Amino acid sequence: MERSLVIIKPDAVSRGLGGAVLSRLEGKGLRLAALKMLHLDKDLARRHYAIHRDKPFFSSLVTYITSAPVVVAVFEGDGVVARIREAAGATDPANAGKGTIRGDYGLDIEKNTIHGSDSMETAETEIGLFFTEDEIF
Ligand code: 3AN
Repeated sequence: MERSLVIIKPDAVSRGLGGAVLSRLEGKGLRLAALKMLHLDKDLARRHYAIHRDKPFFSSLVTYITSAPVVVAVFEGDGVVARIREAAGATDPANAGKGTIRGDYGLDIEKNTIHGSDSMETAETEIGLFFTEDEIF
């Protein structure tokens, strides 16, 4: 069964939008398979965003994602990676459509409310950073 990691980012959790984001994904028929809240340390943040380590925004991104607690989840379902990215909308909320999570809740290209895995392979690597198999139901 296809899985995706979701991170509900500090901007959303601190504004009380954690439940709303989970609800939108569940409302699309995706099954919540694992859930936890944690405050990322810089080491875990750097590993999660390792693909961006040479980008100019990397240091700012690590500072942001470690600034306050996040909610991390695993969702499961046919086509879940693409369906979550569609529900999330474009990376920059200014370009994300109305009715998408980032379009409705995102603040800017960094504080953009939600992370969803970009492929099935990336999802398995990302899920392994946050969950053991016995935490996934
Ligand atoms: P997505 O999350 O839509 O797949 P990526 O993988 O290109 O986007 O970027 C990962 C994260 O890095 C984004 N969610 C966003 O928080 C941040 N980011 C991407 N591009 C920029 C940028 N130009 N300036 C600041 N932060 C960015």
